[in-house]
Amino acid sequence: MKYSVKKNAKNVLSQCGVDDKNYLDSVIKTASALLDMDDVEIISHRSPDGDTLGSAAALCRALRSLGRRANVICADQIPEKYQFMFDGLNKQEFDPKHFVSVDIAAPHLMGCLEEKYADKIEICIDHHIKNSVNAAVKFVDEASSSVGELIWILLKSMDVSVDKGMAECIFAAITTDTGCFKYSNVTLRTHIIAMELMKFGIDCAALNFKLIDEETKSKLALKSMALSTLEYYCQDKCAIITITSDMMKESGAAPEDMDGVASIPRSIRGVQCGITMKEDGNAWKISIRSDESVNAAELCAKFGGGGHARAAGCKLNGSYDDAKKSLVKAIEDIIGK
Ligand SMILES: [Mn+2]
Repeated sequence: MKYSVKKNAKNVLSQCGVDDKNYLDSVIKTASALLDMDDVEIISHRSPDGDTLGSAAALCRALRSLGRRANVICADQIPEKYQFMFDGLNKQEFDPKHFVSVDIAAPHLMGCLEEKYADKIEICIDHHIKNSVNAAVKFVDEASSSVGELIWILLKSMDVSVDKGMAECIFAAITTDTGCFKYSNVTLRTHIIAMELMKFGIDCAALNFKLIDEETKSKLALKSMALSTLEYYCQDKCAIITITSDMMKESGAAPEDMDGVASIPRSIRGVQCGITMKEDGNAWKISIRSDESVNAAELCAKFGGGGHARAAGCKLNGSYDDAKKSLVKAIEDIIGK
């Protein structure tokens, strides 16, 4: 182990208020493994969000700043609002030798890259409660708001000279996964790291507007169609909205226009469990947002899915009515009819 990695890791963790020997060991191990790598492919999850892309882009910039070759790869196209993360980060030509996954809870979340990469991941950096990625080095911290926080800790431990571009990417990762610092996953550490990032002169207001507030016309059209499907169950404690493939077509919405839509039903006063049902071929993709009375991750696990306690997802096959019936039944079992 490199002495400086240990020293740097201790410093950044103490600054972040983390006092845990096992955590320190985990950071040292991961940072050292990253420093030992060259020709690295960093893998983001399918239907990429700001956390997986911001974390991957920041790590890629960091490795390149250390003279390593690195690329970010993703099964799906990068939405327009995240493209700034890749400014000046053109694809490098090399034969990849090492593979790192970021924000990927399970191999199938690599999408079409799963077959090629699932057995090759050496370092897995994540913050999901159940992580089933097979990797020699796993740095999984479910208490972290985002992988972005973990990337900050790793970069400081690796003695990377963080620049404005990296800081923007990490801030983007954190603000996306915390809904602009307002979800219950925000901790003191989240704000300490955000404070450090602001020292690089990043424009937080502009980033937050672009990543959180700004909506396309097609997204607004989609939201209006989705709202017209709103239904209540469990004495109005559960609300469901539905998005069909026809609505996606009619509104002209892109997949990323779904961002944030899943939080609409839960935002209604009195609703403890908000559900979004999205048609996906012959199945229904379910997103659940909940308050403390419903553990969304456990609920989704009953249907083969997973996620976080307040935000999780799963997929149900079969008809719309059957899918809705089994969901409502499962929720009634928790919060009552
Ligand atoms: Mn994440």
